[in-house]
Amino acid sequence: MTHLIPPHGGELVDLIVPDERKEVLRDLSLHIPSIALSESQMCDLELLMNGAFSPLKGFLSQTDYASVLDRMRLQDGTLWPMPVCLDVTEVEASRLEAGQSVALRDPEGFMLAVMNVEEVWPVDKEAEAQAVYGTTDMAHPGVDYLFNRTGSHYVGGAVEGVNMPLHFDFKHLRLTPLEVRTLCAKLGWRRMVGFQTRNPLHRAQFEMTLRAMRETKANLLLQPVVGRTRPGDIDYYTRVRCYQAAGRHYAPNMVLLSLLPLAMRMAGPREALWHALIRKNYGCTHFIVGRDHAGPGCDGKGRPFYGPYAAQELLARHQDEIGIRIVPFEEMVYLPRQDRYVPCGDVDDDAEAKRLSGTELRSLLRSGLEIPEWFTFPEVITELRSAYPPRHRQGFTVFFTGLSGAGKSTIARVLLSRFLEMGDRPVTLLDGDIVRRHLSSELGFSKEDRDINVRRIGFVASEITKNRGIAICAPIAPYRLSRRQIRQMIEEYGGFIEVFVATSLEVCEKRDRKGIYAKARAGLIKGFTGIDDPYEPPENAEVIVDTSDLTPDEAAQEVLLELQRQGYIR
Ligand code: PPS
Repeated sequence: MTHLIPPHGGELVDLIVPDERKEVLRDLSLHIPSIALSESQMCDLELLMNGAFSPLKGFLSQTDYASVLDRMRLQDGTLWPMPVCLDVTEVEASRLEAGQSVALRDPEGFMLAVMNVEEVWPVDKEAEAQAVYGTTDMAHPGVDYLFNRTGSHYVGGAVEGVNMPLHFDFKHLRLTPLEVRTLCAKLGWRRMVGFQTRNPLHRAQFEMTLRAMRETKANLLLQPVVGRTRPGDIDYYTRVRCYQAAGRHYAPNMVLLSLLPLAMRMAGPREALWHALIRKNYGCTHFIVGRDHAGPGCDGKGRPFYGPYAAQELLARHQDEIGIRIVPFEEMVYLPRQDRYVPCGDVDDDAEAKRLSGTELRSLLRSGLEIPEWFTFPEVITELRSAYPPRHRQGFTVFFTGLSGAGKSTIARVLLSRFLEMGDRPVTLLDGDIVRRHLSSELGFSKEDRDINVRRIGFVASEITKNRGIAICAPIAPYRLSRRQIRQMIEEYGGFIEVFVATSLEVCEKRDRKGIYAKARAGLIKGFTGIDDPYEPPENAEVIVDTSDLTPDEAAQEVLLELQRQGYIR
């Protein structure tokens, strides 16, 4: 392996300790505090333990952290642009002190490592956001994560690895830096160009990687991120199937596909430099940096956080020091008349060039629209389509809300029959009464209990929607906030159609089929919605019906028309 590029800092770190030491640590772990790691922290720990973060041997100390923020270097001068810190809550921090050991565990309690705590300090999130991201704007996903998900304190210290985090998916594609280096040597690859991606591989990226290989006379390490990426990205299971499908377009033995469990920070230039160092540890001699590498999107005013080529400029300044060569690329665009992709700088007439951003692709997928053939490979379209079917094959939830006796359950039953008649998707009716009997029998009607009840309905409906069924929910759901939370949860997987049954209190009370309003007026039932408990009407319901002047069939018809307008039924 002598001809391969040396790892950053000269030596590939391996934090997994010998078996005898593991035994000692397992015994020790019975007597020391534990920290249950988040998904992102597990990513950081895995890459620390397997040497992808060489030369780091643990989570940064406070002086290294300050130095990284200030000058992108560890205190010994080694280039390192990204803080890799273990964050904890204030309560956890108060239980830890320097000199102590702490067991790092996965969410199931499986011990991964022991950390020797060197320091615990409160995080100055403003300062970190400014230094790493150049902004404190919450529209930046890295800033949002720092302020809203990261604990208030950091713990620094060396790590002794006991077990790698468990992965059950795509095991054969999860290679450590040592495994990649060993394979590379075995294959006789002398040069390897790394390609980092959080998107499926389309024709533009394919062309870019081919050009990079030609320019550098190197093989390709196709290394997609399967840890935390940008919110809204295509899930990695789908992406990996796409890489496998698109990978068949390369000549044999040209490419190595290896998944990187990295928690991305979306920090643009700093992040690009970090990606290059990581790839150097995997043995890459070259690294592709395209337009807007690790870009976080736009700020609150619609302006990009970083210049499109800022990452390339930063890397160009440091590449001699790092030793890995960067392969910069402009945006690749499609020329229909020549049926090929070229860098946008090579195009005479920009009006002729076609491009489709990742955001535009995701919006086409979510709305079930056609993906243009020039954009990607047919196999990739098939994979994406099976993960993102057109709307008429996606799941959805019809969520009725309104006062007791407004007519929610009756309209819901009419709709249930219509969907069963159509017969193209499984349907579940989660009526208020049914839910209260089967899911929420212990709950009453306090605000807290109603919120729990409505959240449970939302959870079940989101599972049904995710699995492409139809959920019809018909609780009172009097609070706007809990309805909004459910909407967010369900819209991740399919449609959410809120139907406000706006029948007035007067009419509901006059009907009083269950005699329940009379009881509420008589004070026999306390906290009854509309009488002595609030109902917050929806502000943005997709459908509003009032059963004082509509029959249940007519009201159901309005819902069906809206579903048809949105494409969920045909
Ligand atoms: S909530 O607020 O969404 O959790 O309510 P929900 O689960 O839909 O339950 C509403 C049915 O329970 C009966 N009921 C009450 N409703 C409102 N307030 C109080 N205090 C109350 N106590 C009992 C009521 O008959 C509702 O039935 P529907 O089917 O809506 O007429």
